[in-house]
Amino acid sequence: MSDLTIPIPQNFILGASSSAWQTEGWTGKKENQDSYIDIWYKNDRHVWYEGYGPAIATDLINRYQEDVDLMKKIGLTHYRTSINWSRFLTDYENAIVDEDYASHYDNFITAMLESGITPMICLEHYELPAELFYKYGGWGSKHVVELFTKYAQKVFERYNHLVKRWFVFNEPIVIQTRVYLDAVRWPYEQNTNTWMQWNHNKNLATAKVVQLFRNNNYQGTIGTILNPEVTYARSNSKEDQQAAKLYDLFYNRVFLDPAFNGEYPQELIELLAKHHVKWDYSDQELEIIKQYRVDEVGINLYFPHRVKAATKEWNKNMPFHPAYYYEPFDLPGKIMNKSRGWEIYPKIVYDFAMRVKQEYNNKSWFICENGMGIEDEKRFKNSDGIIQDDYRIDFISMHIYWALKAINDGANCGGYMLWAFTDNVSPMNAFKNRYGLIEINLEKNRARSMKKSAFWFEKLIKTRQLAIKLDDQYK
Ligand code: BGP
Repeated sequence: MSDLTIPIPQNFILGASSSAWQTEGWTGKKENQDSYIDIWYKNDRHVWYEGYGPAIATDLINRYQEDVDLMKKIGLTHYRTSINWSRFLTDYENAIVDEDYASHYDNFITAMLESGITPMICLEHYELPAELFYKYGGWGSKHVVELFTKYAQKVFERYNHLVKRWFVFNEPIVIQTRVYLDAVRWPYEQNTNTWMQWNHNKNLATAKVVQLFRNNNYQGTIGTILNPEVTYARSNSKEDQQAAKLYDLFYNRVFLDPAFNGEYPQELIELLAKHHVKWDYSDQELEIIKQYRVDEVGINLYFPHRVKAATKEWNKNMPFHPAYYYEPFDLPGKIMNKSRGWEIYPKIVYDFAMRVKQEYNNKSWFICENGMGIEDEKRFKNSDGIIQDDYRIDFISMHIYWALKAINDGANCGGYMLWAFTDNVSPMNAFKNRYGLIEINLEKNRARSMKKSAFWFEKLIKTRQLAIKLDDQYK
């Protein structure tokens, strides 16, 4: 083990992320303002931990000033959240703004700016309006793409003078993969065609919002936030390598390539056709995707993904699923975050950075989410009641270490945004796994208090020196 102190470049962002639905908890919501998340909760409450849903969340909407004061104390320079599409409008067809809801975001964004914090705002973090899900099948519909663009325009009109860093989606692959590909989430409907249609329509919506942004000459940048799973093959065998390559093609490149290069990989289009996956796309849409590319990509990185070649023949009577080409590989001896069931492997940051450098022309990107959710954190409180989350400090340190090493090797990684600033509601897991620098005490009216990691992050931002104990193999 060696003790190292590594300087953090001045322009490397040290911030934190969150989303509207996981924090805001707005009591003014009207009946027609549910989001997909709300109806998932309503229809399938028993799968939500202790029956806890997103209704109150962290109560940010009433306590934003307290949170902004804490951000300021810690020294955050950037904070990312979303605007909740389902709440921002009262009428989705005509894009009529809900003045009550929007006024809260006017105040929150202004409060951040007054405290010297740069707001980074995302337009969709799973907050598809339920009405559009029921009426049109959500992102399967081109009309919904148009309605999203109308919504985006209203948000830009209202905030473009305040917000200079925008993002279209957060993790656009997630909902349809859980719902339509794996059928493990409400409404549990396996349909690979629908899965691909949602993928494509979200890529199209991204390009259309970029087009809108450019046509109106808004100042600042427009990006998107993806969650590629850094994928490793079990071995160097041809078969395992091919399994990893195809896993990457179906789950990562389906969004990474349009975002960075403006087009789908030809091999993906061919394989979808070979397996009779039907999705509606036109040359004109592909041209829009090519022409209107994002300025930057935020990347959410939590854990590695490991695969091996498929050992069983695919049941030909089943609809096509990319698992035709791979099986999960369970690495013996892997280090785990047992609370979340996710492997810890911080080198994913370096490997992803090198990939962007080599395969995507070293385009601009940054870590938009990374963090550690831990169950029952109360057990780590010291006698002063402060959660001693050294495991989180180690986790963050190691991921930042690999980012800095990648930068040293020429990567274009612009920063590290922790998930999350405060504990918040997770899809299904509710408040089970705590992610925050700031504890939210549910027993004490959601009182906020800094964890040990918050004091550590404050010092990191102040000194811009990463002090780390490193296993010699990593030096
Ligand atoms: C990301 C999402 C976040 C957040 C995070 C942690 O995929 O963008 O919204 O929830 O994962 O995961 P979880 O909350 O499921 O533990």
